[in-house]
Amino acid sequence: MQGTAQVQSIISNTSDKELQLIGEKVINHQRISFDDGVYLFEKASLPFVGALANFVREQKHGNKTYFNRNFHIEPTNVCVFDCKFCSYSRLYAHKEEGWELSIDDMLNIVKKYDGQPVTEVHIVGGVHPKMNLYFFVDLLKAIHAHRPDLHLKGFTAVELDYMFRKAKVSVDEGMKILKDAGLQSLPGGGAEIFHPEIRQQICEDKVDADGWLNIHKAAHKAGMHSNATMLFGHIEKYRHRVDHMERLRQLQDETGGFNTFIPLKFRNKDNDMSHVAESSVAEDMRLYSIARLYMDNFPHLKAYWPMLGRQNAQLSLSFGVNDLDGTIDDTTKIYSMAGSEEQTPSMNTEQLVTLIKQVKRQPVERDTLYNEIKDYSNFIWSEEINASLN
Ligand code: V47
Ligand code: SF4
Repeated sequence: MQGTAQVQSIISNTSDKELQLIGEKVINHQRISFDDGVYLFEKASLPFVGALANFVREQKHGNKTYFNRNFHIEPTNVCVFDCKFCSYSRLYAHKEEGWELSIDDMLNIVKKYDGQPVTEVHIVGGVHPKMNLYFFVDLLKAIHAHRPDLHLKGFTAVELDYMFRKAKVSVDEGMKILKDAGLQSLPGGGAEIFHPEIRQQICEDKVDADGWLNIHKAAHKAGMHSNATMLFGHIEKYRHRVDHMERLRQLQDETGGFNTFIPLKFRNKDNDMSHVAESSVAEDMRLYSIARLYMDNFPHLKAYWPMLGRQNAQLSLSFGVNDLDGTIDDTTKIYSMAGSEEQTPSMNTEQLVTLIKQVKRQPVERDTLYNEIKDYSNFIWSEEINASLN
């Protein structure tokens, strides 16, 4: 583990006085400002931000690296919106090219996990005009009746904004209806980049920043927790990234309802932004590090391994990340369709635990709310599992 003296020496060996001041703030637990965030993106080397982020990560969580056992349900990939970066959706006008699952289809997916120790189902998909609020109420009730121990995490603020408006209910009313049907928390999708200069270019027709934040605020007010994402590494500038994090940090100060911040690396296969180059791994690691420093009131920083790839996910554990999401099966299509090398994003618990242990971190299974379920420190991996990860 990295001690204060080590980080102190990295800070004092930096010739840039601004960076020294920012480094001092971090080790003294003082909040860094918007300008500090932009300065870090512009000037700080990967070893500098990486050392600071690792210091903060180890102060908060030691070597612990969380994962959960979950599975995804994607009700449809038909979507009324037309986000330029999305490789997954089929516009409603071409809905015959997409899929639409019935409640029975989705219940059959849940039943595949009967008897297995999964703790969460993550329900997220396109925005289909015929799958309305009451369809999802029935879905949540059906899953809850079949398996009451499963935590129901579902629906991005984009899906919720659309379903509440269509049902003509307020955000607070809609949230209560879904909560009463069994919804327990919200995933972080749909945030993309909040700043209108970018949002108008990449996803102008869906809910805006204030709408997204308002829905998460209502969820927190109703006693639910949620996550937040940021789609990075496309046409946004550094100041747009910091603006995005600032808006989330402010809401978190107000409600404390966010669990995790999840930066999502833009992948460029088969979408309207395929001409935009993907960011380098070094830039990704700088982003994770700076996110760890900026989002001082977010307890967890998650790398979504199906999108980042297994080896880069391992690397991220030295750059501020303390959560690797779950043991997801091959029903998650959003990233394989956007060009992630994880074409069949599937890892079982032994493989995920081994991945974490290979970089000398401590794997801990958690539930959705980060209650610890099992510490895998003493798990001994086999050559066979090692080989399956290469
Ligand atoms: O909002 C779409 C992203 C998100 C691409 O809360 C893309 O636990 C990269 O939010 N390249 C949906 N990203 C997924 C999501 C999520 C994933 C895992 C865990 C959680 C959680 C939330 O996927 C969208 C968008 O930002 N996305 N297309 C793409 N080409
Ligand atoms: Fe629809 Fe979501 Fe794809 Fe946007 S990112 S087009 S809202 S499925």
